[in-house]
Amino acid sequence: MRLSRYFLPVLKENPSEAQIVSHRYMLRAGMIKQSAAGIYSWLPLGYKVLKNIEKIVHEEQIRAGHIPMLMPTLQSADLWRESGRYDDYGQEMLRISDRHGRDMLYGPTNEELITDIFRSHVGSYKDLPLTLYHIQWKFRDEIRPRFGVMRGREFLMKDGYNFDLTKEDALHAYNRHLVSYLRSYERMGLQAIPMRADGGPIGGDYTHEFLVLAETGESEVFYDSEITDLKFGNREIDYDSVEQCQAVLEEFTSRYARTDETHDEALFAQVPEERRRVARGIEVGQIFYFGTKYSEPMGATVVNEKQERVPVHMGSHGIGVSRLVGAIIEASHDDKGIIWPEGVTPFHVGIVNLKQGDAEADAACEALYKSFTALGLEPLYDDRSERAGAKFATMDLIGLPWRITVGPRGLKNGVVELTCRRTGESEELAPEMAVEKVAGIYAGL
Ligand code: 5CA
Repeated sequence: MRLSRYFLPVLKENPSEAQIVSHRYMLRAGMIKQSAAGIYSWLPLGYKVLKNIEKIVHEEQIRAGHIPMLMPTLQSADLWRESGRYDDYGQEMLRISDRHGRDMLYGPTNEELITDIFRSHVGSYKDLPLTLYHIQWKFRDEIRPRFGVMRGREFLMKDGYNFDLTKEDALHAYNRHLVSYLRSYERMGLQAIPMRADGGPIGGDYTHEFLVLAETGESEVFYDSEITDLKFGNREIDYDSVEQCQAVLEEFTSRYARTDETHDEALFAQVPEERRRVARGIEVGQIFYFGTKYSEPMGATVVNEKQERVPVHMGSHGIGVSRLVGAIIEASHDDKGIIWPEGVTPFHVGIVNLKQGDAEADAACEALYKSFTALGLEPLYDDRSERAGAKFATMDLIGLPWRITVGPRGLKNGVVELTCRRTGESEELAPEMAVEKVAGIYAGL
C-alpha cells in the first residue's frame, strides 16, 4: 500500500476523551472512530489488525477440531424465555421489537441460539463430540462503556460451544479450548494467564478467565509469580489426546492465579511471600463448563448407547477479539506509539523515502515494494512529499515492527537502513539483504 493513496487519518493532538494509552493511540493512529458511546467504526488500519486477530483465532480453533459457522446478531426473545435468561440478563440486554411487535434482542452471547440449532439437528451420541463456534458482533448495554474498544457496547467476540455426552468428555473440550487459547494469545505476542474466575451470567462454577497483565486492566488479580515463566511455545499437541490436553491444563493452572471474584486469602498465603503478586489484568477470554444448564430446560438431548435420552453436557468459550486490539497495545507500546507484534501487524514493513522525487531514491523504494509484494508480504510505502521527521513520527505511531529508510546518501554506498521498532536499533545493509532479513523473520512465525 502507498500511503499517498491510503486512508490513514492520523491525529496530531492527544484526544481528550481517551484515558488509557491504547484508546489514545487507536484514535491517534486513525484505527477507529467512535459513532456512539461504546460503538466504533473500524477504519482501514484498525480493521486490518482486527482481521489479523480473527485469522489467528480461526486457524487455532480449526486446528483444535472446532467447526466455524455464523449466527445472526439479532435473536428472538422466545429462545431466551425458554432458558430463563430473558428476565435474568437485565439491562445489559438491548431489547428491540420488530414491526409485528415481536420481541427481539441484539445477542450479548449465543448459548440459547446454538442450543436450538443443536436440538433441531442432533439426536444421537454418535454425532458427538461436537464443537461449533463463530466470530460475530455482540451487544451489551454496559452501564459504563469506556477505554475505547476495551469495554465497548458493540464488540466482536469469538464464541464457541461444545456438546458432549458426558461430563468427562465436556471437560476434555474445556481443556482443548484452554490449549488452543494459549497458542492463540502467544501467536498474537501476548502472555495471557488462565485464572480461576466466576461464572457470572453465563453460569457454571468451573471457569477460567485469560488475563493479560496491565496496569490499566479492569480486573484485580492475585497470582504466584512463577506462572509468568510458563510458555506454550511451538510444542506439538494432539488435541484428541485427553492426557496431553489435561497435562497442559495442569501445568498452566496448578499455581495460584485468581481474579478478585474467587480470590481466597488463606490459599494465597500458602504461596511463598516473595512470589505473591497482586496486580491488574485485562480479561481477553473466558472458558466455561456449565453441564446441562441450557440443554435441560431447552431439551437438547441425545440418545445414548443404552437407548436412553439424556441432556448433553455443554460449555462455552469466548475470546474478546475487538478487545484484544486494545489489550495488545496496552502490552506493547512506548511513548512514540504502538509496537505491533509481528503476528498481528497491519503491514509487515514500512518503507520511508527520505527524498521523494529523487529518481534514485524513488526507484529503490519501488524495487523494495515489488520485492516484498512478490514474497507475499505487505509493505506500507510512505511516498508522500513530507519531511523525514513527520514520516518517522507517523511510522512510530502506527507501530510497524520493521522500517526501511531509503535516502540518496545511503544509496550512493549501496545501502538502506533497517530499523527495528521495538529496540530502535538500526543497521545499514544492501536493499536485497534487508528484504531477505525481514522476509526471514515473517517466515519463522
Ligand atoms: N458465552 C461466553 C463465552 S462464549 C461469554 O459470553 N463469555 S464472556 O462474557 O466472558 O465474554 C467473552 C469475552 O468477550 C471476554 O473474555 C472479553 O474478552 C470479551 N468482552 C466481554 N464484554 C466485552 C465488552 N463490553 N467489550 C469488549 N469485549 C468484551
